[in-house]
Amino acid sequence: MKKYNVAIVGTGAVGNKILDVLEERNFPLNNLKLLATSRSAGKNVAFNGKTYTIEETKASSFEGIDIALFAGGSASKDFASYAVNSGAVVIDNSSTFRMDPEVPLVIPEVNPEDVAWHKGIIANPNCSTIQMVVALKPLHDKAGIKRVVVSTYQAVSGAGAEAMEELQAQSMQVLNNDKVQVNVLAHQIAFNLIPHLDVFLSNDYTKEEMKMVNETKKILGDKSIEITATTVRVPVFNGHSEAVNVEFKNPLPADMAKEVLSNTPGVIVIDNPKDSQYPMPVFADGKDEVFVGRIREDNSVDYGLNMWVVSDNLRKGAATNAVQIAELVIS
Ligand code: 3JN
Repeated sequence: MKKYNVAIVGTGAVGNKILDVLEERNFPLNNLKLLATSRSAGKNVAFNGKTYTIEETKASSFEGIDIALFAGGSASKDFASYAVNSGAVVIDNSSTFRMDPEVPLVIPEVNPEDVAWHKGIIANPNCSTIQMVVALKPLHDKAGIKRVVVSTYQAVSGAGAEAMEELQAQSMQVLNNDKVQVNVLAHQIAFNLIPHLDVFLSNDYTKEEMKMVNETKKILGDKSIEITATTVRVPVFNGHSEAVNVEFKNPLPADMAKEVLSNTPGVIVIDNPKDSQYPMPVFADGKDEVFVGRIREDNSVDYGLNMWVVSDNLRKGAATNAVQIAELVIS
């Protein structure tokens, strides 16, 4: 079996998770290069029984690299073109190229065929988009989506390792009656909710909300789907949740939606209200699937459904999806 030279650019929460997923899935690696800013360069990282030293990312870092996994942040803007010019296929976790018509935006369970037309860069969608669209796609195929109204409950891990530390520190501060220190997020997150992810745009939506709208249309290849989103940061360490209301063009009874989702690769239905069984972030943490529950008809409209969608945002929302794309590229 052919083995590949892989570079990971970024060694934060997502970069670390990519290492875990490559190891777990036994990705056919030849050489591995870990690249980051000068701040992290020189640090050692253990992977598959070997020690690797993080190097500072430079224009020349990509010589001989087959696949460059960019783990998010500004490195994509600065270095992706050098990686492509060196002959690497770039799989990019940031929003830099997602809406570029020359760049496929791929969820392997949804639109694997789009990998074929890449010109050097393949974009990984936003974490909140990925888990929602994995659940929407089989229902769209069945009954045609007219409109989606989504509210998210996003874990602090989406804002990075420092935000996770901040939730922990602030929780202690509140419980000890100490002054709460706010350094990473816009406001206190412990025992609070913040309806503000990424920056506000001129339409008063946040950029995170508009990512969900625009990326969903691109991935499903259907500009006619109406979507509106409210994204909220919640005091959960890891695992994003979403309340998704869908209006279809054709009838889709809840029982049929449950059956369709139960037969969808990458989806696990947990929906047994009588026994208090439904997806929750503490359960999804560490897993690769998208969990769907609370599937029920919305009788306030024709052909409406409500559902609750939970997934590990660092895994399926980032690292696992990126590694699955890499597997498609080499297959
Ligand atoms: O906050 C979250 O839960 C997800 C955050 C994603 C994110 C954070 C900063 C910059 C992104 C993203 O993936 O869309 C970006 C970005 O690349 O724009």
